[in-house]
Amino acid sequence: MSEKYMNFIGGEWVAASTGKWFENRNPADRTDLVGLFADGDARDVEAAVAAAARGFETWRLLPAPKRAEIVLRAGERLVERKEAFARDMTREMGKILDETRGDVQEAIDTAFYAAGEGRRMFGDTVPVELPDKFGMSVRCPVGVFAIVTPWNFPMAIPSWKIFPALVCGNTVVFKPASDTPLSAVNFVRTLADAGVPPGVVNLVTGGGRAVGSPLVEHPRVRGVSFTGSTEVGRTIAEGAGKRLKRCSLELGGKNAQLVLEDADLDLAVDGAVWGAFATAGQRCTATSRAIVHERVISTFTERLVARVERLKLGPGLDPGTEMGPLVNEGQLKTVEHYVRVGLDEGATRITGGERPGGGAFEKGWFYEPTVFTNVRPDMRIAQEEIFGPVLSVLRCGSLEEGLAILNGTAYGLSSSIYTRDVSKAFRAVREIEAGIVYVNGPTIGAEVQLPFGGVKDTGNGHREAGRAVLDVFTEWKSVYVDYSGRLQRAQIDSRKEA
Ligand code: UN1
Repeated sequence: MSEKYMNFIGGEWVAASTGKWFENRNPADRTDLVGLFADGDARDVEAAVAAAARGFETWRLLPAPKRAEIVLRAGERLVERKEAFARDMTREMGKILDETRGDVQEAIDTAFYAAGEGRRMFGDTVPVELPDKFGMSVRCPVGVFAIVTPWNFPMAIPSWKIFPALVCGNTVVFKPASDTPLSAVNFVRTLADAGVPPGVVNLVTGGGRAVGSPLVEHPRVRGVSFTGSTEVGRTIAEGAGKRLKRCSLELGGKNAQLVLEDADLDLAVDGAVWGAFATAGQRCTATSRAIVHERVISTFTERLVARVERLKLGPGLDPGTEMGPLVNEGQLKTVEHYVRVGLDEGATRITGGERPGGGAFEKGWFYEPTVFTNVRPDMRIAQEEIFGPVLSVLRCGSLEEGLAILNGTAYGLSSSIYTRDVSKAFRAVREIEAGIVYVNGPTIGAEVQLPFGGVKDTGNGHREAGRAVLDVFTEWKSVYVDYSGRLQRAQIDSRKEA
């Protein structure tokens, strides 16, 4: 019998109302059942939201430094459990151990950073125009938040949302992706062990329709924080808009690395290989386009292909593996579909483009790292998010043309430029339409102390991480204290005295 993992509602681990369980299997080896997880529905959501609403009444009154201490303790426990959680994560979603260790580390960094905000969360104290009167602004919690997260960063992304949400005084109902519920259970257990009171963090696992929809639409949920596809993000935003709910979205990307003729080409190739094939390309920030100056495109492509063909594909738990499997069959089919689309559109597949045959590969959702050349900017493989190990190489004749191609998609999450020319670098930083820009580094690898998010169809104007995330999880309250003992009329009496 494999282990059964339950929902966490009001401080108790409970089975789903349906009495049903869903399977979580290892994408590197389908015969390996990771566990059975509660297959929740709207009734579990109801119970979890009610618990979160009750939890909010006391949690919001606990001083922020105290709330932050609990988050800090959770971070310390993640340090102790890092290796075990990284192994669980590789087993359930496939990316290699180095990367799952990085994922847990990102959650640790977020815990420590967010905990610091418990003693900051600055507002303004400002001069006011009338005598014997005082003005300031304070951050207040919003209420119950729905946290809906993807499988590609099973602990880092929930941590970006849940840690600051808690420090700010909100309570949460967390619905993780069904491909990575074990990392969610590990995360929530850690918070419970760190002393989060009952009802403050609730976990409901299950399908998007059965759990996600009733959760984000629930009238007592005052805010939604979602990372996932642009399509689902639009639907969530519509629902949230109707109820005037706070709604923060991190959606798709079609990130590009621009390589100018003066770039350090080996560095640019290193960046492209890491940016395109880490996490098997399943990152919002993944490099899916390399836009290369025509003077260096053939050298760049040659060196790139040589590197890609040496990448060691295999189970993420095996030492020496550089790229693991895709997360599930659906994702594999999407990648296969886009490779066919690329070929039909007339792009040249220069390496990869197949499922690797034989042996252990038969048991998992493996796909070769793939590079297309002769890609035109208007092709679908240069426009649409693939979320897999597929890199398109495009040609440009100048910085200006490169920037136009780079900006010519619906998305705007991450971008990078490789050049030794500081003027060109800064011009690119100004002109690139994206929330994140790297100079001489790949499009992946954001750190938690700076804002994370994007423009255009990548989001709806919010940011996670850094100080910026406080704007998602707090409401401003402006406070005026009049100690003059008389009626003072702003804008009127101040003029008379002048
Ligand atoms: C994501 O792909 O959704 O910058 C998050 C990075 C990671 C986070 C990626 N730190 O690539």
